[in-house]
Amino acid sequence: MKKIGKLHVITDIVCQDRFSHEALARMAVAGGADAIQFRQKAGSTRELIQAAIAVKQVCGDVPLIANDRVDVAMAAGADGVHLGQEDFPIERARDLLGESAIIGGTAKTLSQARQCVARGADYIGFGPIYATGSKANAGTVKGLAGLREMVDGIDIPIVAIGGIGLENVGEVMETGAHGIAVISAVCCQPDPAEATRRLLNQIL
Ligand code: TZP
Ligand code: MG
Repeated sequence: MKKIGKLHVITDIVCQDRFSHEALARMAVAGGADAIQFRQKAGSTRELIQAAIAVKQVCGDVPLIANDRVDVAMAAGADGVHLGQEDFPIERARDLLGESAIIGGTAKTLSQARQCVARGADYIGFGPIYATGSKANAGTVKGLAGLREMVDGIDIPIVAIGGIGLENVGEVMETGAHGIAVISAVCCQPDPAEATRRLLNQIL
């Protein structure tokens, strides 16, 4: 049975420059994160692969999901990919990565989510639930009502994203969302391991 994490920590070296992807992943895993997503938009393919391999080495049993890049996921031995609407097609990623891979799809609407499910996604990433400074053009804020609609309408796990932190994770989880994905609530905190721990306490 594929296990979809409840706390996806997305490593980000744009919103902060104190820690590398590897350092962030190490701290998030120490804090109890049950999924790590490697996300880097800039840089050469070679750099991305190198960074993702370093992350994989500190993940231990915690699944590593590569954002956008099926090639980077394969080269780094990652456990899956997270794919947006403009990214590599989910069904092609499945062909390449196999049945055991964890494949997440971003959906902004119920109809996009249904399409992700039909194409073989294992979970849906949905957001932004709240305003976020971590992604340019993140789209309209969906709020708790939007999240509830997604949770009620879709049968696979919904992982909520966007502006989620200690102050609102409780109400997010009350919608029935399977879990959350965060950048700033972990990466931009003074102690990312402790921040992960505290979030996890509110989720499990
Ligand atoms: N996709 C939708 S919102 C977002 C992404 C990658 C950014 C999440 O970052 P934060 O800091 O947890 O709001
Ligand atoms: Mg993407």
